[in-house]
Amino acid sequence: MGKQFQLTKEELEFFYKNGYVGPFTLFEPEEMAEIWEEVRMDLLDSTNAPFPGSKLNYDRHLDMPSLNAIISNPKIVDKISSILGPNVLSWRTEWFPKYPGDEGTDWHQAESFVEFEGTEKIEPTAQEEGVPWEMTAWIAMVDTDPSNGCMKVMPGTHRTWFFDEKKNIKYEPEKMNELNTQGIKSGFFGYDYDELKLDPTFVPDESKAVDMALKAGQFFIFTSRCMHGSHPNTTTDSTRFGWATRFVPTHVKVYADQDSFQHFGEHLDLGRYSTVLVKGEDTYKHNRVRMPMEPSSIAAE
Ligand SMILES: O=C(O)CCC(=O)C(=O)O
Ligand SMILES: [Fe+2]
Repeated sequence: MGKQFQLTKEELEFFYKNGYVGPFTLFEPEEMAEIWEEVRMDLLDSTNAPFPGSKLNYDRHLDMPSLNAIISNPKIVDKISSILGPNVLSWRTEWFPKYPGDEGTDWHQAESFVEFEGTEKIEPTAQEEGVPWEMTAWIAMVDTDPSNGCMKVMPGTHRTWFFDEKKNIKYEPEKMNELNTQGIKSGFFGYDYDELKLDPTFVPDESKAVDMALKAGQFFIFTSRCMHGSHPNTTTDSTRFGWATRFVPTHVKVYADQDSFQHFGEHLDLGRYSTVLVKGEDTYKHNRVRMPMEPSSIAAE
């Protein structure tokens, strides 16, 4: 039981070889459009959000039942669990809008989520060699393609570090939307990911990149160690909305000994924060853990 949507043997093999797998369908486009219209409105009221008033809108699954239902949806969780094991926590969700004219997201890799101005947000305590201990499901709320900034991945790069994600660098929002050395609008939402390159002369081979053009309601899953980024939005009228939902096994400590963190120039207090146990049980007791919202509270919304 509880394995209905797990990865097939072929999908698992593909994942371990490439560091990502998908796309998969969570909702049909019409259903996604309906949910998205409602979610978009609900996002505007952050009174009960974990980080009220923050423009980052992290972790809105903690106050929005419609999003809580997505992070605990077996179509996502069973696939994530095929890699992370039977006991899984949702630890972070993040919005990634790309408006017409916005820069692409620089190629990057992560695992501990130091995020340029802090300490590790997640730390494993029972890691197994070669098995990822963090996974993301990136969900397209609208149709995405290379013209409006779809995601791209570099297959097989999850086994080699090309960047030092633990380095702290300055937040420089004024540099957003600048051209990179290849003449493409690219950056990292106000950080310069190039500064994290282990070899400063390293230039990712774009010819090996795979575009993740997703229809509204589709998602793909990846370990953040797999180099990923996105195209710039070169359209004049199509905003790309993506939602990244991040998971860890229960042995991982989340925000250990931290009561706040800094990111994108904001100071976020963890007073209202909690992980959500989306599958299995938590015998480690490392983290503040909540159960997913009851479907009845979702239906009542
Ligand atoms: O949506 C994007 O452009 C970047 C997303 C990303 O880097 C992530 O989900 O880890
Ligand atoms: Fe990322």
